[in-house]
Amino acid sequence: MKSINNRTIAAIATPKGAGAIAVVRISGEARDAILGKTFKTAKASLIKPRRPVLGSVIDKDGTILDNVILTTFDAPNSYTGENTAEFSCHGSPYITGRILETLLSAGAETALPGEFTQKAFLNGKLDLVQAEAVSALIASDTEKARHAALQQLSGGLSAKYNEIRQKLIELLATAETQIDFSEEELPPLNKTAFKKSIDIILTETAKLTKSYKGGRIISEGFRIALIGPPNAGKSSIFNALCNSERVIVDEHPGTTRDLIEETISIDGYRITIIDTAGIRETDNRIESIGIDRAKAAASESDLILNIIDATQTSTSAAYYSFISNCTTPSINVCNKCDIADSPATVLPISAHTGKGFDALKKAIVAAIPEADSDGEHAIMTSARQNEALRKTETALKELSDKIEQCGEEVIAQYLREALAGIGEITGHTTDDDILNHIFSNFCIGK
Ligand SMILES: Nc1nc2c(ncn2[C@@H]2O[C@H](COP(=O)(O)OP(=O)(O)OP(=O)(O)O)[C@@H](O)[C@H]2O)c(=O)[nH]1
Ligand SMILES: [Mg+2]
Repeated sequence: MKSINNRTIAAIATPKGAGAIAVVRISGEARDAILGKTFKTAKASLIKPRRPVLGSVIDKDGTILDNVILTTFDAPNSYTGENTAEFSCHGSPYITGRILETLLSAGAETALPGEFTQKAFLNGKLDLVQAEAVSALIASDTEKARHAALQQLSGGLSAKYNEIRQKLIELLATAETQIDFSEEELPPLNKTAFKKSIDIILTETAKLTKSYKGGRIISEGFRIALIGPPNAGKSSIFNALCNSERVIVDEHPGTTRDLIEETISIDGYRITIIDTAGIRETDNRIESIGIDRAKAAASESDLILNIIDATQTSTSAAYYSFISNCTTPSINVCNKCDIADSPATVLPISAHTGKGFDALKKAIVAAIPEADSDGEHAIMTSARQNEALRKTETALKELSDKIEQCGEEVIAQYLREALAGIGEITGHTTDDDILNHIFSNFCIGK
């Protein structure tokens, strides 16, 4: 296969389906040759970079496929850093398909998922952190996710990583100089000062890993399991939270068996709520499987709504023993407060009247870890980046602890490990496999 930068690629950049306008784009060295065969306008001199021009796409037999607006961008001032062109055509999947076909027969190759962005990365238009932000921005479905992705795209997070990387390179250079020169030529390494510098870097990495607590929730969502004894109204609360009759509600206890998930947004946070089977002693095999799943959901979630029933004076021993041993943070909620009083220590709500739901939503938001607690907007939202930064942190922590016993060569080795972690994040030392994996998760045409 040709190297990615030698390929002139084409793809439909807009989603499948009919729309007012669709965009087909190409990028690469062969752009002008391909345009020469496929695009006709009143005067060829009208085609100038960044100037939309009206014309027609013609197939190899000279048949006009559509009237389009063509916008060209010349290297290096384009998204990919190469010569690119975008056809804004009429949004019919048939038309976009024919235009793509024509571009391919004129010499373009089909773009792989994320290949436009991969070219942008290889041409130095974006670093890997920014490239991942493009994907996060496309996937963003809440205000928080959009904001974090845009911050990441504008380079704030990359700047933090690069600062850390730069400091590590300086320390490594100092340690390596010591290795290269003898004791007579150079005074010994000042280990106290060296350790201090490492500890400063560690406070920086700690800020970032701390931001991931909230960042993970922005990217993956905050998971809340609705847990309670049978008939407490879990499914009714679930429906009220997602504003639809999504799950079955019935007066018969033991209605819900499977876990049912729905994603909702509260105050710009993406929240996944999970309806579960009521927890009790049972001889019913299927109900019992449901209860095991409910218990697993409770321990794997970020938060539990512990839902009790205002009309019941006591809780079953099975439920009480489970909930009192569960370590997931919880909000205690008493449902059906429209027909019975609730104990003073729990939040009274009614799935039927909506009473208490504003307070419930406030309590949920208050339980979500804050993402930009340092106020600097450098929020890490990617599991991949978090994992790689942990490698840097582990190496630096070990070095900081053991520095007194370490010779310069061992110190340099630890620093190289730390650098490998951060380089994996920024793309300086990222394996091709990891790169391909990252870009393969993009959509085609981006
Ligand atoms: N009065 C009143 N009844 C409610 C309220 N919430 C639920 N119910 C009733 O309580 C019964 C059980 O409701 P569900 O939502 O199915 O309860 P559940 O906890 O999901 O029950 P299981 O799935 O069987 O564990 C139904 O008859 C509901 O109409 C409420 O706020 N007020
Ligand atoms: Mg239910």
